[in-house]
Amino acid sequence: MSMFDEAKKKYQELGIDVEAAFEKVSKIPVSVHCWQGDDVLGFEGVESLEGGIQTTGNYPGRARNFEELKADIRKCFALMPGKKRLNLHASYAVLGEDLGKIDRDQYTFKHFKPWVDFAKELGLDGIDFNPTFFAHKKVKDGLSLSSPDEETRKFWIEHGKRSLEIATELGKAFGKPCFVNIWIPDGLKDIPADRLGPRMRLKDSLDQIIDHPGWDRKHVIVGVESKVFGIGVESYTVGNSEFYQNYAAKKGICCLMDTGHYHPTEVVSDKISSLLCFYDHLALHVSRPVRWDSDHVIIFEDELREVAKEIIRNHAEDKVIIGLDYFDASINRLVAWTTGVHSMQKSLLYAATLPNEELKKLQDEANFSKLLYLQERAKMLPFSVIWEEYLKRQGLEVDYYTPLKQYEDEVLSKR
Ligand code: RNT
Ligand code: ZN
Repeated sequence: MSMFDEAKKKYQELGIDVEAAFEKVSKIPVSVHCWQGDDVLGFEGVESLEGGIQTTGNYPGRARNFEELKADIRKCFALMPGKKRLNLHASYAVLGEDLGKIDRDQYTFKHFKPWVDFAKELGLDGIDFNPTFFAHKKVKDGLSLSSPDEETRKFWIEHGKRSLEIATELGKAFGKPCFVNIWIPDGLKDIPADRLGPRMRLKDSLDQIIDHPGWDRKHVIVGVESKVFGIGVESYTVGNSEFYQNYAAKKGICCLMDTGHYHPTEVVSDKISSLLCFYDHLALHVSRPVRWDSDHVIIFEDELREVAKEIIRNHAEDKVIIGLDYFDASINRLVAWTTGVHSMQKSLLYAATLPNEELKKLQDEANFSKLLYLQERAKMLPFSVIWEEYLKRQGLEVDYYTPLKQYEDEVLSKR
């Protein structure tokens, strides 16, 4: 009997169907962010980030343009299991001769068509989109959609509208909705004198964007991403959790929860089910905060497994839009990318190979002794064998490091 057959038997003893789990997990799309490849810099010529997000590290080999980023994506996506989508920021517009001539309030689908061709070449499931409200000279005094300066605010509202128009085309191009995430960096470093004003302006700006007739709800799902604080904006974040949850509910759009955007003892895994009670969709930015919103590469750890469990055992695979959001510039960026995707997939498969129904039943019967026993026993199932088989069936191996190191030596080190 092969190792896998033996392992499968052990799972069967607990009533777990490994084959069904493979099937289920391989169909769950994970939206992989393009910005791990170039430290979130994009193609518009910016040299550093601002607005509370930061990459740290200076590992050589960063992708400097569309061609290099595509080459890196091609390389590491081929080593990632599962169904993938590509998540783009507006700052990754392929501007060609429009570079320096037009600004974000004028971008159109044309500037993203090359990405569509590329995603189709890779056989991806679709493209998701993010307006980029940061790293730009028009962010005035740290504010975009909440700015008291009407010209500034207008510019960013127009950018939001263009983004929804572009997303409509992206959705059409793949025959599946494009998820658009709105995150703004707006906040204040020190104690505000007016907390309401910026929030009322943000509400009005969002209304203007969402009520814009030039986009199609059939092809686009819109989400709003809250945050508790950022470096440099420690005292006040305009778009906090309460603001966006209420806004999304009123407006019939969805919330995006970034796992790094809450107080350090709060966990997103506990919030998912609450939102599932009220929303058709909810979106995630899966990240790993280390003491703050540091956006470390996600790993196979307790909280990530807990997030995956909430998706799988609540049968919410079609409701939870999984996007990744981490960026590490201190290590090989492709190893970072690939490790994160493997971790997400691993967690989903792990969650799908637990005796979920039995565990739920024990909770409802208040049989907490057996629940504790079974939860602990399940931890010792031979998951590594199951994971290797999952990879094997997709033509992959556990060692993605060797090919990426070779790529580093042959390609990245020459940049
Ligand atoms: C920042 C937010 C936001 C960004 C990306 C690049 O704190 O998490 O989602 O990380 O849009
Ligand atoms: Zn995020």
